[in-house]
Amino acid sequence: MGLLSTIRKQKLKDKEIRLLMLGLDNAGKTTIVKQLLSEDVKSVSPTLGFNIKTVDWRGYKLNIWDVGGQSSLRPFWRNYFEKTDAILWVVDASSLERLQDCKVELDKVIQEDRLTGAGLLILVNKIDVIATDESRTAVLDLVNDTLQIDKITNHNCTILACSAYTGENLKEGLSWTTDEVTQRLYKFD
Ligand code: G3D
Ligand code: MG
Repeated sequence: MGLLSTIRKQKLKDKEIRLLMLGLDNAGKTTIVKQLLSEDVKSVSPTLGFNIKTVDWRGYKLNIWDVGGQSSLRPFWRNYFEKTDAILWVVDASSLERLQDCKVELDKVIQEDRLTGAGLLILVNKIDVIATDESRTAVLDLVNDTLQIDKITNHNCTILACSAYTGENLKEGLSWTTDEVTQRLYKFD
């Protein structure tokens, strides 16, 4: 067993998973973490550096690194890549005019060597502002197309519409992520 594999095994034994939450500023990253911790979601302020919060999930400790997404802070994202098990990429469903920017930033992140193999959960947040099922489908299609999710081959990837306000689909997201990480790490047996 190689060194990397040994480290991974130890992490699983400790039941700790490191999640890196990224995306453009204002997408709702910090609010998602607050909802996961059952904190008041209506009191957030812009993240100037980063926050680390631990969410207990089905016996695992999910250490979520919530990093500020303002353009001036994006060059610092790379400082957080090491040892990441999965990326939570948050998209703002109420700000679709920024999708192209979002794609540019996502591309940089998924090409990073240090993130190779990390799972990738795309959370299309603020879906509560989209009223009908038809419009929600249209938003998801647009995100899929603009971010070219079908072309991402170096990460296991899935996309979910969610709301940090209502909590919709956040648990499904944690389930997918935890399953993805644990199944992948156990493959190194
Ligand atoms: P960030 O951490 O990605 O930068 P924040 O984003 O969590 O700071 O949230 C940015 C703004 O989006 C906040 O509004 C927050 O209340 C709002 N927001 C976050 N999640 C949701 C959501 O699921 N639905 C809706 N409708 N709004 C959301 P303010 O007004 O404080 O700027
Ligand atoms: Mg924030």
